[in-house]
Formats: sequence, C-alpha cells, structure tokens
Amino acid sequence: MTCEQLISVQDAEAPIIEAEPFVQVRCAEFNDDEAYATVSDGCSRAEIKFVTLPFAGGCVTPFTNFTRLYTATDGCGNVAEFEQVIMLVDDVDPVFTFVPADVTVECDQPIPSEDAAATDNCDAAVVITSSDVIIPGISANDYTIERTFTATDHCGNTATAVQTISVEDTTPPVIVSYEPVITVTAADWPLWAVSLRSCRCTSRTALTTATKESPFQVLLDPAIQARVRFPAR
Ligand SMILES: [Ca+2]
Ligand SMILES: [Ca+2]
Repeated sequence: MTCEQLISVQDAEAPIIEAEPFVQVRCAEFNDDEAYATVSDGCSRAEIKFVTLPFAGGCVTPFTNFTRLYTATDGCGNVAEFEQVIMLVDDVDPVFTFVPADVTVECDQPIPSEDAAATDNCDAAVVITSSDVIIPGISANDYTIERTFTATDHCGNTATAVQTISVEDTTPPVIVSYEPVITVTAADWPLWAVSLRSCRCTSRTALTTATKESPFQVLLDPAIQARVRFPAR
C-alpha cells in the first residue's frame, strides 16, 4: 500500500526592515536613490522600495528634512513598512573662489569696491558681506583700509578673507595760478632775502644777486613758488 503526503510550504512572515527611525546625513552626501535601511526575509529575497517627501524646517536649502516610507515585499507578497526621518546637516564652511588683490591707490582716486566670490558644498547662494577698518597713516590722505570679506552659508558656516587697500598721496601739488612778478619793498627785504637764499631752485643765482635797492622786482616761476615760503606782504 502506498500513500502520498502533500507538504505545503508557506511563507506567512513579512520581511524585516532594519533601519534607524532618525538619521542625519551630510548634505553633500545625501542620495535620494540610496536606502538608509536593509531588508531580510526568512524564505525569499525581499525587495525594498521607498518614497521620500520633504517637510519644512532646518537650515539646509531647499530642504533639510525628509520623511521616507520604506516598503519591503517578499516572494509571497508579504509586506513590511518602516517610516524614517532623514535630516541633512551642513557643517562645512564656504570657500572663497575670488578675493580682490591688495591694491594701492592715490588719495584722489575712488576707493575700489570690487566684491569677493565664494562657493559652498551645499549652498548655491552664499552671502558675502564686507567691513572696513581704517588704519591711520602719516596724514589724512595716507592710510590703510583693511577690508574683511565674510562668506556665510545657509547654516551659518563662515569663512573670511582680507584685502588691504593702501591710500597714498604721491602727487606733488600743482599751482594753478601765481603772480609771475612780485614787487618787494625795502621793509620786506630781510625776510625775502632769507627765503630766496634758502630756495634750491634754478633761478637761485639770479635771485640771490638781487640787492636791497627798493623797490625791486623778482621774476618767479611755478617751481619757485612751490618751494619758497614767502613772508606775508
Ligand atoms: Ca517572508
Ligand atoms: Ca556649507
């Protein structure tokens, strides 16, 4: 006598999804196609799928937080689900891609206003600000500007760079009008004599041979006017 035994194998167990309910991921490393979870099943190979939805909050733009729903299905149609929150973090400072070079300008020229530029690992709209500190020099027209550029990303990470702007006055004054002939009286003579003899100018010889005869005239050119401090008349 023979008999048959029918053995039916069933898989009534759902797959097991192993994951953390809350994970932090560096913003530059986040991959919307990557599962931050694993799945296993006692009987067959299970397939895992997921959908990701952003929600408001956080500093990383355009989205910091995501809700992800994982669904795993085994060969017999058993289904498991797992909900996870993913938060992106940005802890990397921006990097300057351009900083205006140090420069020296004459005091009558405009102060340069060229901006710096910066990039960031996750923020496409880095904010750049600048502030000036003025270091006095030997005169009001001789000083240094220390301009500090600050680049700030969406999460408040910052980088700084400094441009030095030197302001100088290296241009001699220009006489725009003068009296080419000056009449000197006898009363003025002692002071004029001192001034003219201390003048290191091309006409010095002629000037210093002038005598006290009163009145006399002195022919002046612009260079002499610039170098001689004449007494008041
Ligand atoms: Ca199963
Ligand atoms: Ca950053």
